[in-house]
Amino acid sequence: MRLTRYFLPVLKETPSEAQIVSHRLMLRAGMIRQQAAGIYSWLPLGFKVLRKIEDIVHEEQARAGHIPIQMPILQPADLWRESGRYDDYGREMLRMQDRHERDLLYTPTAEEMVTDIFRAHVSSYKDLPLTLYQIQWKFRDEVRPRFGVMRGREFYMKDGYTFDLTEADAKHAYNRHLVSYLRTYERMGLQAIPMKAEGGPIGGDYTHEFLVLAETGESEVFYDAEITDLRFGNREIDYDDAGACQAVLDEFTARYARTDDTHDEVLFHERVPEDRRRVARGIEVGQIFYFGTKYSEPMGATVQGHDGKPVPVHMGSHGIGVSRLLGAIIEASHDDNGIIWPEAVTPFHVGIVNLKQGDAEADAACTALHDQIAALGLEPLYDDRDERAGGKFATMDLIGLPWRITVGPRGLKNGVVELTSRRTGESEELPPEQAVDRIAQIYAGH
Ligand code: 5CA
Repeated sequence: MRLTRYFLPVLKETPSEAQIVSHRLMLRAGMIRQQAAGIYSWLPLGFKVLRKIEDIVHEEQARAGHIPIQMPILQPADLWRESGRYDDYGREMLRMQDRHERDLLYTPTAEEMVTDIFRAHVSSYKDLPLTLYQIQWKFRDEVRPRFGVMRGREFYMKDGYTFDLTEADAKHAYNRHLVSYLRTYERMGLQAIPMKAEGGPIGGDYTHEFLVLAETGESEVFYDAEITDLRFGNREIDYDDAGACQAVLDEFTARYARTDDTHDEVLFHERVPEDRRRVARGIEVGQIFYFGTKYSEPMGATVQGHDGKPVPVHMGSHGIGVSRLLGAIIEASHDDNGIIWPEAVTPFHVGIVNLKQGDAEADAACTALHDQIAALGLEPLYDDRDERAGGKFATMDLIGLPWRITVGPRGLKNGVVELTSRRTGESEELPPEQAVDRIAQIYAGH
C-alpha cells in the first residue's frame, strides 16, 4: 500500500478529551473517530487491527472445537422476559420499539437468544457437548463511557456459550475456555492473568476474569507476584482431555489472584508472603462463567438424559473484549513516540520510508522493495509522500509498525538500505534483497 493512496488521518495535536495513552494514540494514529459518547467509527488502520485480533480469536476457537454462528444485534424483548432479565438489566440496556410497537433491544449479551436456538434444535444428550460462539457488536449504555474503546457503549465482543449434560462436563467446557483464552492472549503478546471474580448480571459465582496488568486499568487487583512467571507457551494440549484442561486451570489459578469484587484481605495475608504481595491495576480483557441451569430451566432448554427423562442443560458463557483488546495491547506496548505493535496484530508488516521522493533511483528501489514484500504475502506500507524525512519517521513511529526500511540515495550508492526495529530502535544496513529476506524470516512464524 502506498501512503498517498491510503486513508490515514493522523492528528498533529494531542486530543484533549483523551485521558489515557491508548485512547490518545488511537485518535492520533487515525484509527478511530468518536461519533457519540462511547460510539466509534473504525478507520482503516484501526479496522485492520480489529480484524487481525478477530482472526486470532477465531483461530483459537476453532482449535478448541468451538463453532461460530452469528446472532442478530436487535433482539425481541419477549425472549428476555422469559429469563427475567428484561426487567433486571436496568438502564444499561438500550430498548426500542419497531413500527408495530413490539419491544426490541440492542443486545448487551446473548444468553437468552442462544438458549432459544438450542431448545429449538437440540433434544438429546447425544448432541452434547456443544459450544456455539459469535463475534458481534454489543451495546451497553454505560454510565461513564471512557478511555476510548476500553469502555465503549458500542463494543465488539466474542461471546461463546456452552451446553452440557452434567456439571462435570460443563466444568470441562469452562476449563477448555480458560486454556484457549491463555493461548489467545499470549498470541497477541499479552499476559492476561485469570482472577477469581463475580458473576454480575450474567450470573453464577464460578467465574474468572482475565486481566492485563496496566496502570490505567479500571480494576484494582491483588495477586501473588509468582503468578506473573506463568506462561502457557506453545505446549500441545488435547482440548478433549478433561484432566489435561483441569491441570492447566489448577496451575494458573493455584496462587492468590483476585479483583476488588472478591478480594479477601485476611486470606491474601495468609496465603501470600509479604514480599510477593502485589496490589496493582488491570484491564479486564475477558471473562468466563459457569452458571448451571440459570437460563435453561426458566427457558425450558432440556435434553433427554440417559434414562430418557428431560433434564435442563448446564450452561456457561465466555467472553473476550475484542475491541477493548486494541486499547489493552497499546497500553502494554508503546513509548513516547507512539504505538509498538506486536508482529501478530500489526496493521502493516513493514513501513518503507523514501528519504528522497522523486529521486529516480530511490523511487525505483522503494517500489521494488514494496513489490517483493507483497509477493511474500505480507503487507508493506510505503510512505511515498513528498515530505521531510523527520515527518515520515514520526508518522511511522506513531502508527507503530514493528519494522521499517529506510531508503535514500546515499545508502543506495553503497548498495544498502536500513532496517530498523521499532521496539529496540536498532538499525542495520544491508542490501535490499537481504532486508526482504530478513522480513520473510521475522514473519515466518506468524
Ligand atoms: N455473556 C458474557 C460472556 S460471553 C459477557 O457478556 N461477559 S462480560 O460482561 O464479562 O463481557 C465480556 C468482555 O467484554 C469483558 O471481559 C470485557 O473485556 C468486554 N467488555 C465488557 N463491557 C465492555 C465495554 N463497555 N467496552 C468494551 N469492552 C467491554
